Amino acid sequence: MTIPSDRLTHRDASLPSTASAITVVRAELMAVRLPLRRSFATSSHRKDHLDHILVRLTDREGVQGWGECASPSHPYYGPETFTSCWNALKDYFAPVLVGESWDHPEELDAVWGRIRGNLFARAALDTACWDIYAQRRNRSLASALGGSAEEVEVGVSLGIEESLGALLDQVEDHVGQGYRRIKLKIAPGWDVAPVATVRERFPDTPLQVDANAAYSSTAEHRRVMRALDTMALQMIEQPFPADDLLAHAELQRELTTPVCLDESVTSAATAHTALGLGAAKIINIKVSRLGGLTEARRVHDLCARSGIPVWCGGMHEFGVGRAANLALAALPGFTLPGDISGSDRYFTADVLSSPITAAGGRVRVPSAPGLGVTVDRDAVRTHLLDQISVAQ
Ligand code: OSB
Ligand code: MG
Repeated sequence: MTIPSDRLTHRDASLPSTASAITVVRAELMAVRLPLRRSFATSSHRKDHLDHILVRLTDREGVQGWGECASPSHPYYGPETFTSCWNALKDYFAPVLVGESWDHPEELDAVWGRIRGNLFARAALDTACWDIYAQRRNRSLASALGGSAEEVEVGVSLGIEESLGALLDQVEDHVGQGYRRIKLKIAPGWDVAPVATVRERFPDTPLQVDANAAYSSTAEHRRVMRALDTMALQMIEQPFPADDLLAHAELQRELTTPVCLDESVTSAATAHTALGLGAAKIINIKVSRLGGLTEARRVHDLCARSGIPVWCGGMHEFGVGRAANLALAALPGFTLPGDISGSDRYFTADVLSSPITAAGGRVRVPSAPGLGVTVDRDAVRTHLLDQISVAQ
């Protein structure tokens, strides 16, 4: 298929326009379960292992690209689940992609345009297509996206703990490891008191909170937000339900602390609306939530034009998804530390031959062609739950 090139942004002008088309001939889906080193609790639930879907695409020339669907198992963060993603990939996204020819991943919008939603599922294939595209140009994914940072600053996201003592230990441990900022999950009943205690004990640590939409715009909850507003936080992430942009805008007018949106921003269009309403001063950009790197980059570009700082959020990705997040975070607008901690924070064994590591609050952006990481096939086999292949 062809799309007039003037409709595409970010085309690599150094390449001849006759660069040969890419055709994916096989899509393999692998359901992989990794145990978590430590269980993680948010305002909605606790988890001790993760089931993600790895996709491996093979193009007509034999180049292979990887992507990861990092959907949670349950529909508590967003509407998708592990099973909904598996089905959407197997029945819709993979069959329409296989056999289709394209020059640039931005053209996939048109290939998948009829399929609504299912963004976590879509992100896995989008990433694998970008991986192939970058390898075919012998460029790192970061550079193919337009980024040049060699390393990025990272922070950690700490879950809700059983006790304040356990939370303080976690904060101390990660501050000691050099992470650039600490994000604390909050929920009604676990907010003002624990955050105030952490702030008192760590007066100079950049601190932010994430509510995962657990609050509503009631007088009681707004009092909680006003109390948090006195604690010198970098931001308050997604306090209210995803679709309530006006409530976020009203809150932002009441607070000095920046409001950051996560769940609310599912496209460049929703980001545009949110910024137009004044619903946020910061946006968390997630590859998964936005359906892939193409849309994630659009949100980055929009925010850069609007003077809105962004950071790269995560969904506890395995190494494949983590590498994609790193490539994205190498774009110049990512001025705040991302949730891209080292693999070892989550997993005893990741699916990569050499796991992603953080040192002194920094992670190096892979520089080898494509995602720039090697998937450890034995590790995948060991942790495999199910697999299926869609071929031409
Ligand atoms: O809201 O940012 C979130 C993890 C799973 C689901 C939602 C969120 C998170 C995190 C952790 O905060 C991000 C990470 O370290 O990958
Ligand atoms: Mg969040």
